[in-house]
Amino acid sequence: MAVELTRRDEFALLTLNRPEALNALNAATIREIGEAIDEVGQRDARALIITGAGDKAFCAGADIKEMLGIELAAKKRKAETGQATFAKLDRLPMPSVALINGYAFGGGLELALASTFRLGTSRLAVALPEIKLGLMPGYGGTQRLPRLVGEARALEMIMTGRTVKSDEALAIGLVNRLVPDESRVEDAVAFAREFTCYSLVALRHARAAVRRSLAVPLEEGLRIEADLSTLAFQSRDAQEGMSAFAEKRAPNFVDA
Ligand code: CO8
Repeated sequence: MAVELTRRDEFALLTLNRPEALNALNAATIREIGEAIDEVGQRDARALIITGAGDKAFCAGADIKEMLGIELAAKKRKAETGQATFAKLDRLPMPSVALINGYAFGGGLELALASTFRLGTSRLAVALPEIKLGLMPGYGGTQRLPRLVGEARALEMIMTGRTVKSDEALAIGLVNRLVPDESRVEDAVAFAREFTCYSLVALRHARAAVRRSLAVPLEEGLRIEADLSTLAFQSRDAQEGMSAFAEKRAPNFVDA
């Protein structure tokens, strides 16, 4: 299997598992990532953590050797399949955390960009190096990277293909935090618990409001926020959270 889906406490853990090719995304890997995301969406996991097998890479991007052998129409289908797969990650009901343990190049960085959060280890090295291959990003990088780090920084990364290391990635907000390599999975679990201790319903509405508002004018974004926050008010968890505050006790959220 090119990916491995396991359970770590209350979380799903997806490990890209082609360490001999630095976890590069061939067709089978993209297909299995999509299947794993579908499975996680139907499970009771409170978040999905994604990482790479081996000690060098999260993911070195699309499989370059495989791309060499296919015709143009198949390449377009491949780009659309990759985009659709990563969009599923973006829309997963529960939040996701990409744990970047080494290289995240090209499609590997684009996978991390489609996750809700990114953590990096000291070995993190991220880039959109497609330009060096005579290509450009095709799995969402030109759309998600500028939304995250701003147009100028994104264009610089896309047009120079330059590698960004851990401290810079943290400084520009490309990763939320850096974690020690040795304890990275435990640290990712602890990070995920900082938000999954709350209602998944409220988390889902808040994520949707932020994601959708980035694509529309402010007035429309505010309308989206008003609608989604009204929906959040209707949940049992909202009643519970406010009652618990008034009664000076810890809330007992049920994700409904
Ligand atoms: N594809 C295929 N094989 C790869 C890839 C890759 N992206 N990256 C590494 N490998 C393989 C190497 O070929 C090598 O295999 P072998 O041992 O059989 O020669 C093995 O993994 C180990 O790699 P290296 O020996 O190169 O390891 P180094 O530590 O020396 O270097 C690097 C690590 C710097 C990460 C280097 O491997 C590298 O530059 N890799 C390519 C990174 C890259 O350019 N990624 C972008 C790919 S394009 C992309 O992602 C576009 C997405 C949109 C696609 C749209 C669809 C049409």
